[in-house]
Amino acid sequence: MAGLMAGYGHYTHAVVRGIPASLAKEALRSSQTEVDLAKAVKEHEAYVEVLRTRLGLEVVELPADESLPDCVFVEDAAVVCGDTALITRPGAESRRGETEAMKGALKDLNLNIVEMTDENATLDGGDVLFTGREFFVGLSKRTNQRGAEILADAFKDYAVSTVPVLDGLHLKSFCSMGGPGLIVIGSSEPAQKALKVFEKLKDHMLIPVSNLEKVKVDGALTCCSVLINKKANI
Ligand code: CIR
Repeated sequence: MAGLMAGYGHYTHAVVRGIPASLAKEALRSSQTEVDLAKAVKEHEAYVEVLRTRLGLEVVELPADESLPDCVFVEDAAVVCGDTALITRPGAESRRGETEAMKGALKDLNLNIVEMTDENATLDGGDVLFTGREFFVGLSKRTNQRGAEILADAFKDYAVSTVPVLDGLHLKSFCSMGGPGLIVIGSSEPAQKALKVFEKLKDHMLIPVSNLEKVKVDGALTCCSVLINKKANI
């Protein structure tokens, strides 16, 4: 098995995107809870501010696009590992247009762009968990086997395993990386459980960020930024 990727968990840049007004009524969602748009915008601004000032990342902010109600969830449009960016083919047709602006931003950051053009492939970044040693790709409503194969081809240095996602939207709807070598997996009380694990990691800070509105349209925190480590590319 490959060792832990150099610089794993360290980032210099984040790509984010604004919230279009169309999110409130038109974003894809599994429940019908009403979204407070103003609150969602405020929460998102606070989130971006944490990336910029608390985490010290250089933030590239893409403008919202009203014709793309889910465009704030940038994680689904690209998978970045080292100096390679895989531009995905999102599973939901209404989200396919989101990749264009993301591709431009990642090109401007001088990453090597690989595009998923195969019409039989679908993949959302929310289904991709990178541990620093290997990839796990959730096979879900949004991501299929062909998508996972193309990801494996794009990141040949790493093993890729698929995981069936039987419930929920994405693989990372119920798990995420808690730190190098630590996968945090939710249960019936996912947030509380994750919190307990994080509290054990002495070197990690806890920065509370509210996400009450975007979660109503199935958006989690990781889905609102694409993180990049440019130092690893020099
Ligand atoms: C969707 O259903 O596609 C959006 N409303 C939410 C996407 C969230 N993406 C993510 O967690 N990676």
